[in-house]
Amino acid sequence: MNNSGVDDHPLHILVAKWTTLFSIIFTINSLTPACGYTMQIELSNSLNISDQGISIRDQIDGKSFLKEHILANRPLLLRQMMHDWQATKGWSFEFFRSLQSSSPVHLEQGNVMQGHTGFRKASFADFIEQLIAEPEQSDGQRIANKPYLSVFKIFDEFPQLSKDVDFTLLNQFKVKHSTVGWLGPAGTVTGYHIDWGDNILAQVQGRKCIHLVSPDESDKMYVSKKFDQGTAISKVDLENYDGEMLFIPRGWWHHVRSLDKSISVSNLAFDLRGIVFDVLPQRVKQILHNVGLWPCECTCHVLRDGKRVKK
Ligand SMILES: O=C(O)CCC(=O)C(=O)O
Repeated sequence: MNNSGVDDHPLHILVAKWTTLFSIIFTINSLTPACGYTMQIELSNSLNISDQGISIRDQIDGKSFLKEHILANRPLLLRQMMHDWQATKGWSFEFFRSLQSSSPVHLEQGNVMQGHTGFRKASFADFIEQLIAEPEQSDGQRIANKPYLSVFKIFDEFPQLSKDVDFTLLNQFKVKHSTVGWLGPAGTVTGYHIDWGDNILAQVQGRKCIHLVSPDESDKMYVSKKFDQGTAISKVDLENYDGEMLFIPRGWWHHVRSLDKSISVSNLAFDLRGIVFDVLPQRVKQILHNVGLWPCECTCHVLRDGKRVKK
């Protein structure tokens, strides 16, 4: 994972210093330090951390959510808060086919976090056809190299669908949010990573198995230098449910595996402090990286015929 010479690049050192400065400020603010690295660990490596459990509720009001989960940085599984969403009632792979979009999309191949960065281009329509033909459930492969429409800007592509979901529970306390879709076959894996914002992952169709690790355990997570955004083992198992949503507070490592063909929507939300200390430094890093001034291994570029090609 080490790109020789990259760590000594002056800009790398400068940004690393900046990140350290922000980390110190974070610590002063009693937040988890910002490092922006994914980790190198496979789920089968059992970490010797006790299972701390997770709160599970049917519903929650905004005030309790703010106090007991956002401010307390504690995850929460919500079982009945998306029952009346139009997404839960109406979205399916056939529904997405009926939208007749042939826009190009980028598909992740395999676990790009801990594995090789691989992606390919397809048309949305062709991908949906391919998904409809897929078996409903996982064939038991641990890490399938199946194409995954991950971090899909679903409401840029289908603005009319934004009213089908409702993340007010989180967004009412934030100044910025970003909502993305995750459409894929059974067996996709999004390896352990953390997000620099509070996240709600809503399972619209199919099942996913999610493992969470608290930020307190970050020193046991073998942080990788691979570039991407974003840890007791509290095991959250969504195996037998869909129509549920999981609150993943900022800084909690998560590993997600789809057990069925699956449609999810996640909503990442930031407060002002997050914009200044998380989003902006990450943007600067991304710009430097895109123009080649931070040429480390990443989840967004591949080498094709010796050329660095962006997703
Ligand atoms: O559903 C997935 O595969 C990954 C979701 C995720 O990591 C996120 O919302 O941050």
